[in-house]
Amino acid sequence: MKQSNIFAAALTISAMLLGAGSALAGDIMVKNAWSRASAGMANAGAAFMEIHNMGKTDDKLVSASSNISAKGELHTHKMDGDIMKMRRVDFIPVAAGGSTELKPGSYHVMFMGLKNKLIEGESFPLTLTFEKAGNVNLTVKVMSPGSMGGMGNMKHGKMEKMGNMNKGQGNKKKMH
Ligand SMILES: [Cu+2]
Repeated sequence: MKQSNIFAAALTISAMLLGAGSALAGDIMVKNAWSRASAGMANAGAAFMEIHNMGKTDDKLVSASSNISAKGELHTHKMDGDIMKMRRVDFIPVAAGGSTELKPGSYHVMFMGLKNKLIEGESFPLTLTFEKAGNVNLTVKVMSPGSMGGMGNMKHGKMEKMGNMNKGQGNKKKMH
């Protein structure tokens, strides 16, 4: 068995144990990782997820990488006057005993220089590196181009709020 096959098998087994889209390392648990299918000629993509810190010390997501793109960056969105702009950040904080949600219009993992289009229904591997917990290997599910998430255990009220957000985002950049 090649190294890469062993790695893939380990990923599959941990995905089965934790439920789809979940991964665990140290005190960090990542849930509901998803991305959007590429629209048009976009050569960048973004991934969103929930990061839970079950430990007693604050942690930080410091980098992200995947074989789907030349580069992975950590981004957030900030209002610049009336315009929502993306900005690169050095890290994404995850407080002790808390969680941070990476979602459209907020924190996200950005893939620069996509090697292939992201296709709805497919999935790809992602490695997140945390300052304390180290590497977390997970699988990101590709949703439809207009998706705002809502996989798994999202509450109803939150879905409605996200639906409204979606309308408001109509003329902003498609990939976010
Ligand atoms: Cu971005």
